Amino acid sequence: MRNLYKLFEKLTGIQLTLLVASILWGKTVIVSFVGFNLSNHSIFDSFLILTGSIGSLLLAMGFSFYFGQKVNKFILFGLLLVGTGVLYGDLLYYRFYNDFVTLPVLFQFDNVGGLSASTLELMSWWDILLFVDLFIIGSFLFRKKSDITVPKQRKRKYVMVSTSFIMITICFALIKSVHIFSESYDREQMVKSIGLLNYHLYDIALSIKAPLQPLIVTEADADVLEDYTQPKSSERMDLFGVAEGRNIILITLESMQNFVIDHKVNGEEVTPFLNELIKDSFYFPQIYDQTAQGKTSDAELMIDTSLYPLASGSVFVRKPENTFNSLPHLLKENKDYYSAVFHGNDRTFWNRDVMYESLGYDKFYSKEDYTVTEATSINYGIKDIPFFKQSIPYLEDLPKPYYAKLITLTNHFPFLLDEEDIFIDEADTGEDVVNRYITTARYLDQSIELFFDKLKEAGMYENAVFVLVGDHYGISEKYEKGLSELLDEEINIANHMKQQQVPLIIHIPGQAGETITAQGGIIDIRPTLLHLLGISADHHYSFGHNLFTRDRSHPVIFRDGSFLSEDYIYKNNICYRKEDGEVVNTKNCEVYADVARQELSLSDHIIFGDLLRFTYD
Ligand code: GP9
Ligand code: MN
Repeated sequence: MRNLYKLFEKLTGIQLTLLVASILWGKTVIVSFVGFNLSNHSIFDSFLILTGSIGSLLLAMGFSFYFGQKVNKFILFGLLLVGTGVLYGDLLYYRFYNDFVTLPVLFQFDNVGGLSASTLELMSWWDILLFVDLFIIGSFLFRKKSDITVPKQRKRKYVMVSTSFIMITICFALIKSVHIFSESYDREQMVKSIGLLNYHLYDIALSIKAPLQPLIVTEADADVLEDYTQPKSSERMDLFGVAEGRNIILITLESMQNFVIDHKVNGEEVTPFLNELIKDSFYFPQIYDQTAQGKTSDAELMIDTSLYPLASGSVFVRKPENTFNSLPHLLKENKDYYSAVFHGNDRTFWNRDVMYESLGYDKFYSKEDYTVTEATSINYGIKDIPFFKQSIPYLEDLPKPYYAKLITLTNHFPFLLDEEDIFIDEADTGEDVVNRYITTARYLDQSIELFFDKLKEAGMYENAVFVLVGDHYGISEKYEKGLSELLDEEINIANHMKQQQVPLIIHIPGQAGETITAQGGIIDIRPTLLHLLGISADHHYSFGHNLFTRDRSHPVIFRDGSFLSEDYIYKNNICYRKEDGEVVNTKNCEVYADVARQELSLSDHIIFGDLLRFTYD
């Protein structure tokens, strides 16, 4: 150690800065390769991961001497500390979400389920290694006595070299993909191509630009929307209007994935009620979770507006004052519906109080409208059984016809239940999270059964149309091993995609059941429902398709630019054959990739530019 210190003592100002920059570079590279599961990289990818951060790291570290004659030890150490902190934050976030932190997500951190309750679970003893250098460098740095002046000329050279590195990085990234910057929603591609630090800087720049966009666009920008209407279809006109005039009861099933349907654990059905219900319902087994960082709020956005969520952050938090051509508005204009939303959490969670106004809800029943005691709540708020029970009298009082959206809560990570609410044994995989998920999924199933019973008792069942939909995945990729054990399936891309399916059930009392195998997403719910209600879906600026008539060649698009077509899976810029998960030539996916690019950018344009305000007189 003493010899090491002697060497350290000899370092000049520039050498010292370079040393600290390379330590942070080393840590960034290790975290990128080991911590982030940046799938299947080629030699060129590895080269980009290795080199991408160098320029900006150097430039950033230079702030320790740009404004003085010598290196400011506090600034240098501070940069190392902050850099390490950011790296560790990224790592923890990635471990749970398999995604990278964005600036908007930091502003909605109170709403990011999962992390707060279980940050400890995401940490590992090995993580200490990420901080060891801080003690060594810290103790050396503040003892260092030798001269660390940086002459002016050297500063200039230093800046030139750093910026050249940045330029080269940008060129390489563009060689990798010309769409890299317009597809910034593909964060994995960004991080792989320009490095973690540059990714963060670009993300910050985008977040600053976003609020300015509504000021730049004009009415003419909205003209493009006119072209974007869904093709008319004459198919399945037998179903057009079969639910006309009925009260709509839409239930979002928190974290419910489709694999639980008809699945048995220890010989027992996980969701016996839903399994029965689907026999007399339209059941859509191939509906995919298309949410991003906004989780439940993204699902709600798609249900109500049929727009794509944002790539970073939630529209509920970032653009809640926009004009939306939403389901409550459409229902009111076309059939004079009253709209209410029910959720047993704080009004402000996901900024719902503000967003629901814009979406046109007449009433929001939130935590303050429910009796929430220690006995009736767990995790995020009121348990689903008391939630449904207490919602009945409110529903009874609603003006008819109504659209009621009920948002369940109990089946939420980390899937906790009180003893008296456990109606099925836990599963027996190596992942506790997966094992507990079975019990909370069953609790949700039971709560819905009870709700249906109560509605029947109160005479509110017959004249309703029910839409039940899983809002997004519950078991994240981190716990995929446990899930594959539960389902006795190997981990591969085809199974991974299948696990992104969420159940969608549309139940119309008196209507015969049918399983609709069309591939689709949550974004397709609105046009499907409107079809059943007898409301034509033209000119609704909707990205969704009626699932009864959905063109099979249209891909199901995910927010990171990946998609699923009838025959292919496209993920992380790799094209796979859907059938067996074999990698195939990217050309097979190109035509769909263009559609995905076009739809995502138009949807973003609508949201960031608040373009729908021009469609109202
Ligand atoms: C909280 C509930 C759960 O109110 O909507 O949120 P999530 O973490 O799933 O987005
Ligand atoms: Mn949710």
